[in-house]
Amino acid sequence: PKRVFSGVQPTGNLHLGNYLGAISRFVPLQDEMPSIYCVVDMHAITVWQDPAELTRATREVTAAYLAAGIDPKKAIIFNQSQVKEHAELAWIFNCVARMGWLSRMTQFKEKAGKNRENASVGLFAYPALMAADILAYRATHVPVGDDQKQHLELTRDIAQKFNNDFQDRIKELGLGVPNPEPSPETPDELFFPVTEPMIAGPATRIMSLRDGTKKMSKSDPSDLSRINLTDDTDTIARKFKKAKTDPEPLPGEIEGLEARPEADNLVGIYAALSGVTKADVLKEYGGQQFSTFKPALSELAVEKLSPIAAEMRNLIADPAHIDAVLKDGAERAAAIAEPILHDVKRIAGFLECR
Ligand code: AQP
Repeated sequence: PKRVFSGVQPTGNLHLGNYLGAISRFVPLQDEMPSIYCVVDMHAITVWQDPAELTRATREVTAAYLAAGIDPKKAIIFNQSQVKEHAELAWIFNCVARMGWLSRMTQFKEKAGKNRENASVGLFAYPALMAADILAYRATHVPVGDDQKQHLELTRDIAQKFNNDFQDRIKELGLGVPNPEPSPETPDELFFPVTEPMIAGPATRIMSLRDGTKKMSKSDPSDLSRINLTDDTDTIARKFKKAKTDPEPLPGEIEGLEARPEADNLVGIYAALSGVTKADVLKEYGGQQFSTFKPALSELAVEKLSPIAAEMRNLIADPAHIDAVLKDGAERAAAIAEPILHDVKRIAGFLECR
């Protein structure tokens, strides 16, 4: 059975990249398959978070999910730390994943920087927790931005190693399902599915407005580098106006965007916000100057984002409602994850005395 899982960290400024690369794509999926959207607070603490700020940001991400159109009656919305199975499965996966695999993760290298000795163990083990988030629900589809591609490959590696290491035991206990893609290297029955990454569309990697070679990110010290979901009309217009570009007009063809990262980025944002392709945007704006294109882009961004920001403000004013959504979601999530973890523990040979 198909199931979607994805998450966003409550680590401050939610931005247009998080919205276009992830949150906005969650909304239509809730009508296609059972969907679980998590606020991944346990991932957030892999780098220091002020506790009160973490609580605030957890509610803010939840508000963004709801304001963007995720319906808590259809999809499950909850925060990770309320469902203990994430931590339990992460430990088992820490023992499945290899040091070498995790050492190759570019996000760890970037976030740990030069002072690796001082990075938290959690930051290193982050991808094993992410695999646990997904596989605690045996999720098959994971919509994310391009920056998560390597972590999703690791999730597949962990699932495959678990299925291989325990293949006899899985069969013996009758807990496997037939392998949909049999091969000589893989067992004929699997416990964990091999997850499908969903990285598609014109906005898989929104870049900084100040540097077209850097990803738009919550932690960029320059607020001008990103459009925050909560920015007001004037701020959005000012940020696009100041956005770095080159002096050439927009090209008429998509090939003309190669080697022009800033232009490519703004065209991609326009395309994603209006639900068309970059080629369509160039059909309309090819040959025009940025002095024409930028105001059109600002107007479109305001049109799409301001209702979300307004709804987020309403929701945040009622924290009790947000907390109730998260509690209900956590109960529904746990009801799926508990029996899966029960089976994982049997497979591993953990003795349960009840
Ligand atoms: N620039 C981006 N373009 C497209 N998608 C993006 N995502 C993040 N940045 C972009 C996607 O948003 C989802 C949630 O991301 P996250 O909360 O796990 O954090 P992150 O990827 O670490 O995001 P940031 O903003 O870059 O945070 P910092 O600055 O802390 O590293 C994911 O699906 C992600 O792909």
